[in-house]
Amino acid sequence: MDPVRTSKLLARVLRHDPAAIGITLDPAGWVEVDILLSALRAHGYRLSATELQQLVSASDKQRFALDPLTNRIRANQGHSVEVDLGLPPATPPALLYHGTPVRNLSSILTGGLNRGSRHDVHLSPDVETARRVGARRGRCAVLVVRAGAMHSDGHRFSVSDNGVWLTRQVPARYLSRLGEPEFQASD
Ligand code: HQG
Repeated sequence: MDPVRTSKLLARVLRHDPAAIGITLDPAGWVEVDILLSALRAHGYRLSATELQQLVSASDKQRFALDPLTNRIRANQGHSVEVDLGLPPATPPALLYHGTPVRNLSSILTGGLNRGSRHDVHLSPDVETARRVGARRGRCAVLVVRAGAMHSDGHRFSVSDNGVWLTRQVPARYLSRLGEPEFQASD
């Protein structure tokens, strides 16, 4: 089992395209592990329940959750299919962060952060995490989100089980670019 390939496959079927292997998710995004594993097998992908458990617990970003009581699995966040994760509203810290490729900056600083095909905009609790997210697609910039002010102004936030902050959109007035290191003149 290749853990990266398997994780990508699981992310695809549990977030975006369950029909690709003929499964359906319940309204909260769960599917029975046995159903998932046999659907994968039917599509030529052998994965044991133990391998699945190991992959879920070793996942660097804790992308998936297993419910041992009901023997079900779901993705913790990142869906584009319609699900209600049932996350309660949460009070964010004063500042959150969002990493994005530099090429998106001017559009975001004008039009705000949009959720695109996902349910929510994803925000990180620290700069390092945001930088990693943005760097997936090339040279990255980090935006500072005045989340506390947004919350006071009535914007709803929640936090996924793996620590990703979620909100529907971020208007541009709450955003600024994290300062670049200052140029040191060497005269
Ligand atoms: C950008 C990964 C132009 C936004 C990560 C981002 C995350 C705009 C891209 C999770 C824009 C959407 C999500 C605007 C937003 N103009 N560009 N107005 N508004 N964008 O992948 O946050 O590995 O849907 O900045 O770690 O990059 O999959 O969102 O660059 O947690 O588990 O549009 O995916 O997790 O891209 O990443 P995405 P994201 P996993």
